[in-house]
Amino acid sequence: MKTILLSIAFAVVAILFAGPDTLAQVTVTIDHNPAGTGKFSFNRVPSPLKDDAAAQAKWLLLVGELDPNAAGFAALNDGVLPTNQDQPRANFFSSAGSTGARFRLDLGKLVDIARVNSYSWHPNSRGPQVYLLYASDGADAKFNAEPKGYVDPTTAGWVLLTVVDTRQKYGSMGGQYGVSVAAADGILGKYRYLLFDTVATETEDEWGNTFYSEIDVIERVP
Ligand SMILES: [Ca+2]
Repeated sequence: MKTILLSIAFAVVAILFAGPDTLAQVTVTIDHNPAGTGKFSFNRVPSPLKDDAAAQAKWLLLVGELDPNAAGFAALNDGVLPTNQDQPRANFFSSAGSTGARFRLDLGKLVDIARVNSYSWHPNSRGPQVYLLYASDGADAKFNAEPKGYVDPTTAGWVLLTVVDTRQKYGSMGGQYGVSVAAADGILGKYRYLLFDTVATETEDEWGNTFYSEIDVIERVP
């Protein structure tokens, strides 16, 4: 847990020092419905879409392993949502006891990205979302399309867009979460690749890996 917190703290500091010239001013909107329904309706975060810019995109696992009881990557962009709060076969999650995973999304071309939205649902500690979100256009001379192991993506042609952490200080962690990563000026950037470094919400037992139900990439409307 200590290592996880340290890496998050490092990432936050890295963002603070990135400066406005290198990165859009990123905003993270978090919504939490303690009960939730199969419609994934939130007050501020839009509901998941089926035909977003990630619908045909390709996933690649770089670090960690997928849980055999999960639906795998398909769950993240099939536009299909779980109908109840504890539905392993309708979600993506890392294997039991692991501390998270790193995976890449290839949009197949450069996309003017306005938002990245992520959704999750579970009755307890697998509900909240904790992840680092990186992006790349693939153009940097040092670009590594598959940063594995302990490679820091920011040394390999990726930018750290933000750190998402929807855990609450008090009360139950369970419920349905919607997250929208956007930019103050309306565009996160023009990117082909996104990299998700997910972190287990807790490591006190083996069940800390989030049940991710969908990830949407929203292209900017000109
Ligand atoms: Ca899905």
